[in-house]
Amino acid sequence: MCLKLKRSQLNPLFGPNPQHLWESRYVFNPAVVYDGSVFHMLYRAQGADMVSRMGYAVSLDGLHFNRMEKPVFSPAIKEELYGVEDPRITQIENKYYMTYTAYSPEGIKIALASTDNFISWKRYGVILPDFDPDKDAVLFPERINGKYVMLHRDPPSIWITYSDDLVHWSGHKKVADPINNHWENEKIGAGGPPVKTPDGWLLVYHAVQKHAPEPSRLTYRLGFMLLDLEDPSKVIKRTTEPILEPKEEWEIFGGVPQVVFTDALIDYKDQYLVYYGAADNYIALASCSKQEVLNWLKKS
Ligand code: BMA
Repeated sequence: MCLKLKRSQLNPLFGPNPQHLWESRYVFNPAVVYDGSVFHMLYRAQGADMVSRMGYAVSLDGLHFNRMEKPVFSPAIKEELYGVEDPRITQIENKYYMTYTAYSPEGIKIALASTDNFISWKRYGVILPDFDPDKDAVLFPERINGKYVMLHRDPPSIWITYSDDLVHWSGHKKVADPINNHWENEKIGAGGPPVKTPDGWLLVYHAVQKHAPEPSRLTYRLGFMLLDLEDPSKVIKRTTEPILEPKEEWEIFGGVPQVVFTDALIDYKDQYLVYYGAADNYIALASCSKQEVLNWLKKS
């Protein structure tokens, strides 16, 4: 048996809100943190103008979310002119850091902001200026060997980079490439911030298949990798089959069809929760038990 995520019966958790111009068309790719009592969700939203902004929603059970009326993070600097996309949130030393894609005529680049309350933000601007296009940046929740560590996607692969201050990064090294199989032949990218387990850093990632003979058709699926605790540039294990792939109608049809895309892996009780965007149109949840991940790790 291969490892598969189970969808929540409440899926999709929510969709666009026609009452709000800024999120009237698409909501997707949420970042989520659980602070021990409240789930905080930042999600990407597009409305009438198709500019990506971020909405904020909270929940006590991780299933029913209350959203705010106005976006909490909108383009504000020239590097964000076309939108702020695909947030990932990591708590480091009592602060929440958000990595996101800043999209503008200057390129598609990784930017950083921090917050204590998800409403007021401090911007650090573009932090990997030399990489364009770059996406899918996730910060590890603690320093490793004294350094902050981040994964990002210099196409088509996942790369790692290191920093003393979260703003200046160096020591770029490739972590994992696409694989020429049926589901990850085109490109791969890190999903939510890695979760520490006794066996290694558990990373959820997305993998993109380019179809032949229709190369413009892409399918996005999810997989897991386990990275070495001391040297997370080393992949210890990687799923050979997808753990989630588009199957439901609202994952197959939408703003961009055939997409499941995640920005959040949450360690919650005896489960791992994976929040994801479906067809760039909806927000959904899938999960697996920690025991299932352990069984997968033990399997040779
Ligand atoms: C990627 C990102 C994601 C999106 C995905 C599928 O490049 O832009 O935001 O979900 O494409 O359209």
